[in-house]
Amino acid sequence: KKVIFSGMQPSGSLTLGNYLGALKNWVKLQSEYDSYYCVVDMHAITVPKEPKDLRKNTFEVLANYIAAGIDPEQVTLFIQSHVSAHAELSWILNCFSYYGELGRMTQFKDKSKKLDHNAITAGLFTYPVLMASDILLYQADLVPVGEDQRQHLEITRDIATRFNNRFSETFKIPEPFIEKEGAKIMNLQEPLSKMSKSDSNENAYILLSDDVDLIRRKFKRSVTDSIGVVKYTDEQPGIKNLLNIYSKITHKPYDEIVADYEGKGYAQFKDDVAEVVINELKPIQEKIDYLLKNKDYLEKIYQSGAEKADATARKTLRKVSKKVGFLPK
Ligand code: AQP
Repeated sequence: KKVIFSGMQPSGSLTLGNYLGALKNWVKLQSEYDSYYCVVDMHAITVPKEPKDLRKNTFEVLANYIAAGIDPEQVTLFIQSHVSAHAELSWILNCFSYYGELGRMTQFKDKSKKLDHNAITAGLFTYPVLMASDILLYQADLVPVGEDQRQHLEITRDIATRFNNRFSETFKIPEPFIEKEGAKIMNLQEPLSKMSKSDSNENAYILLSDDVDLIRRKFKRSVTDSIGVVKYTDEQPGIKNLLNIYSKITHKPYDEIVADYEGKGYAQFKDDVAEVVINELKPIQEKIDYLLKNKDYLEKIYQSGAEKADATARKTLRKVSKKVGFLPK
């Protein structure tokens, strides 16, 4: 079986963007591939994070995965910091990654812009190297991510190719799996930026944990335009984003949705998008509530996941250590 790896940061509860852009694909692909799905807590501390929030969010993200349909019996579900090979390979690959290429990463540029200069950590800068390590340790063939992660996948491939060329075939070169349409869900308040769980404005995102009233309110307040016609065009980024969300959930083509709303105002359209989202999330939310009340069950899953992941990851790490010239223990 071919291998899949992907992960999400417990930097908050997951958003509709994380769900529609990535998690739904994980569920689709899980039975076809040998799948490793991870909660990347080490990535989450690249920006300041309260320990108690990190603990809470790590459980939440794990519960979100399972509630969205990830089957813990079928996939290896684990927490990044529990498999120390991630940190170890990351150090080695840091020594095969360049300052220049890391400085060109748009996520680094976007995130560091929002921070005080003295608060930009080395960890935020080398974030893509840790991500490359996550993927390469499992010799993943495919990495299902949202459009925003395409550049990080490219640098992963560059680092792996460089290492293979310097020594010999060591890493499988992974391919991104990104949906052609709607792989980027936008911020409800600034539809030219992506929806992010760590946004300071809570009206900017829909969380999988938002209740019905909050979801309705957030869509009502979503920023659109003064054109007043529901149309799928770059000139109306707010409406385009709502159409994307509606279509991704209902599988209705854009032109059919546009035809349904001919002559109707935005208010009706926004309310209907909210209802579509509410219906999609309802069963997931019920499962999340249930799972979070059963932490023992979640603990068992991530413990057995870490054991399985560790065994695979160690094999790659041993190979890499030998190639760079580290003496065996
Ligand atoms: N807006 C989005 N639309 C589609 N896909 C998205 N993803 C994230 N935002 C969108 C995908 O979700 C996965 C999880 O990514 P992550 O948690 O590792 O970090 P991220 O990409 O930086 O996501 P966030 O929500 O924006 O987190 P913060 O705010 O902490 O930075 C990835 O597959 C990503 O493509």
